[in-house]
Amino acid sequence: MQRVRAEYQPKLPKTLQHTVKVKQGDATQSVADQEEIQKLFPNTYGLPIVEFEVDDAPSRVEEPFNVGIILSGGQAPGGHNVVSGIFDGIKKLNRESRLYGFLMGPQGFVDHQYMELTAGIIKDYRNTGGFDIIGSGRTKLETPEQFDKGLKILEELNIKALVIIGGDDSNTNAAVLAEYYKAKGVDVQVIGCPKTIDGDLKNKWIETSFGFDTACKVYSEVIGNIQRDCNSAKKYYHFIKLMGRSASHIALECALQTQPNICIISEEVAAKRMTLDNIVSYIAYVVSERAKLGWNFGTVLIPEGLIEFIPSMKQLINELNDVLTEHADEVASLEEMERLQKVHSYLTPVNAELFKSLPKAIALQLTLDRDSHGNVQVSLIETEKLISEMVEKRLEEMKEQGLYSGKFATQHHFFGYEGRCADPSNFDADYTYALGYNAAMLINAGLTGYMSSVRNLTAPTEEWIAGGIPITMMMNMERRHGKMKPVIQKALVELNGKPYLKFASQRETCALNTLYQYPGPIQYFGPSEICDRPSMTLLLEHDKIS
Ligand code: FBP
Repeated sequence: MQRVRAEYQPKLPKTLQHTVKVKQGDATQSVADQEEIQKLFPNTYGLPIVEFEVDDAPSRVEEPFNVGIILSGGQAPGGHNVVSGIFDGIKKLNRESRLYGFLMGPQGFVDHQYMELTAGIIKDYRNTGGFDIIGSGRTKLETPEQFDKGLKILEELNIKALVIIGGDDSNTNAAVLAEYYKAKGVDVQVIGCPKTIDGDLKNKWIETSFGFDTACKVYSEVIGNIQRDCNSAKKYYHFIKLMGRSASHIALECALQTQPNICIISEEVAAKRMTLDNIVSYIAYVVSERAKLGWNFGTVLIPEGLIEFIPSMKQLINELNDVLTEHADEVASLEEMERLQKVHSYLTPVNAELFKSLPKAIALQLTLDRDSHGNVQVSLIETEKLISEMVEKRLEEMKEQGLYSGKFATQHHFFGYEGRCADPSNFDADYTYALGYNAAMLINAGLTGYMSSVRNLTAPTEEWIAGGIPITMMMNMERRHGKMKPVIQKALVELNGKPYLKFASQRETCALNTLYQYPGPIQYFGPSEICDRPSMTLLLEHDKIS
């Protein structure tokens, strides 16, 4: 499989199969806070959207040029194809051009750790998952000292452009870096590429981030397998937490693909100001209704970021952060039970009550795990266990009241790392190769502060539209660590969007029936309608299915 897959030739949009020239659109504006963003990006604000069109000129450029790349943040399927796309693109323009990869993310750029990526190296990574070709890291590129240190190595290697392959934060930093070099009069271009399995870096011009499609397909395969098991043994409720940091796009896409009995959408929880108790009651209701039908089994999908979207939990976590900072030494020296009692005694009555209602293990977790800023690390909280334990407790109460007479046995799962480095689906393999190849063309066009953009993704690959979007156009001002900062607007699940509405329209039926779907493994070879099919989120958003 590895050998055959290595030979797959990703499909390119028709335009990129030719020599291209730039078609400029109108000047742009940021999505919000125009005045502030313009002030912060005087040299790169307002640039036009560009689209490539076929040119008759020869493709070769006279002068070879060197490009540097950074893989930033969490792995996402297709990263290696972005790299091979850039490589093929710059070599097409001039065979003597060179590609350098900075090692282990942005830190490699700052510390001058790099390697040249040659044809021989790239060959082994084509169409594979992972970021292991050069490694990735989460160092934030944000200070002038880092930019200047990085500039030294760019100058040393005669690098004309840097491509940062990352999520919303890394691309925000790409824009800041582009502005910094421009303001300094330095001739280095910076181009971003939209990466993240979370699917939250998207807007009108960036239809999806790469990796989302593959990761969701891998999770959906496994969820489908679990559902088959669940429906065979008919004895467990499976609580499945899905990665995605804060947005629920992954959980929603997996729910659309597999039709579980329950899927919680964090954005809905926040919008309806639901409490943890509301969520528990809803699940307990579905479990008890299914029990009446003789079904003591089911599947429940839970997005990773749920806790932070429950307003009351958010309030509790905020107060815990303060209490634990103020009484750090006192609390740290106490035994488990004493610690819980002490922390409880410092909380305001509403938060104290919620804290007391949590299962002991979760309450303890909330008092223990803190990040470098002293905040509770919500991503480490086993939400799937928290919720299932609370549902169990509720069902016991219901039993005592004669409202429930079923059995409730649980299994827990967390899917995230299983999908982040999977071999990219054909969609992601093509999309990422096109994003990389297109980035090489943006560099050749002399642009900086742009994100590589390939659109019209629900059409056949030949018809995809290639071009670039000024990163400042996607920005607004947000409070980060107590300060207002320019950042790319994160895309959360829209409750009036078609994917959510489709899910909401069928959830009652899915809850009270057993309508599981089993998508099976990603297909790399075979009929195009199976192998090249994009995510349901994308198809619904573009009215390709209803
Ligand atoms: P990015 O936003 O960097 O693409 O990361 C995505 C992600 O997979 C999240 O879904 C998850 O919460 C996080 O990375 C986990 O990262 P780490 O393994 O570094 O803790």
